[in-house]
Amino acid sequence: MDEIAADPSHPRYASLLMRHRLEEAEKKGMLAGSAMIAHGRGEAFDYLLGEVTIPSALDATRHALASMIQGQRTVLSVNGNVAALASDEMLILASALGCPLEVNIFYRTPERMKAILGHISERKTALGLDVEVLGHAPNALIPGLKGPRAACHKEGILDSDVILVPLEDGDRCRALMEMGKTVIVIDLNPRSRSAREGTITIVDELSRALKNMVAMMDEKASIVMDAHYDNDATLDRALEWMLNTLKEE
Ligand code: PTJ
Repeated sequence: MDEIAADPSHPRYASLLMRHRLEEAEKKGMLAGSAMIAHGRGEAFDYLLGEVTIPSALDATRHALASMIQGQRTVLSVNGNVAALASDEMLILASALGCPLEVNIFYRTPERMKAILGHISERKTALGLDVEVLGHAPNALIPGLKGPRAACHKEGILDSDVILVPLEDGDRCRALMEMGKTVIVIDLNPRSRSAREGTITIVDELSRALKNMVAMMDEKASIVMDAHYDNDATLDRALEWMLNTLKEE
């Protein structure tokens, strides 16, 4: 699946691998027209992080994971970019948490839904995991969102109490917050609307953040919520890190 020309010792291997995954997903018809633009914006912010998980992101990741473990109806939301970049990690995390994945996309077409669900199903079989995957038969609407992007499953996103929404648009994030959910955002841009409006924001690259969560699940008992968690402070710490990177250049 992941055959690329670059050697794993290449300093930009992780970044090249993500680009390759997007190219493959594009060929399968999984991506929105603006998917590459969204990824490019993410890459620019990741450059400022130094392409590493910074301490404030690791703290937010731990707190977010504790919230997902404690959730009564935790759901992981998957869009085109997320399916392209990290289907395996999302499936492994869902399996470890015992919660469903729901494919929920902004630029919704039947063709894209079919391509994304097909890809996830292939990866689920390859990994041999028993994970409930929703999105195929929406029977509810997210209040406050117009058009096909509002479609969701009642037993999934609609009735969830804790929801992971990586690389999400600001409108959906706000609509989910207004429903009273704990909304966990993964976004490299600490100034995006989703980053600022979510309950817990992990300013990290998607696949790195998910790998950290999966690794933390090995010590699940020690993952507890941070009673003093402050999302604005988390975002400020990420911005400070980026400004320091720029000053040092
Ligand atoms: O598949 P769809 O139709 O749901 O569309 C998906 C995209 C991502 C195209 C859509 O949601 C969109 O346009 O998103 P935005 O508004 O561009 O926001 C995406 C955010 O994710 C931006 O703030 C990027 O900085 C950030 N981002 C991009 N790639 C990554 C990322 N954050 C973490 N990891 C990444 N790999």
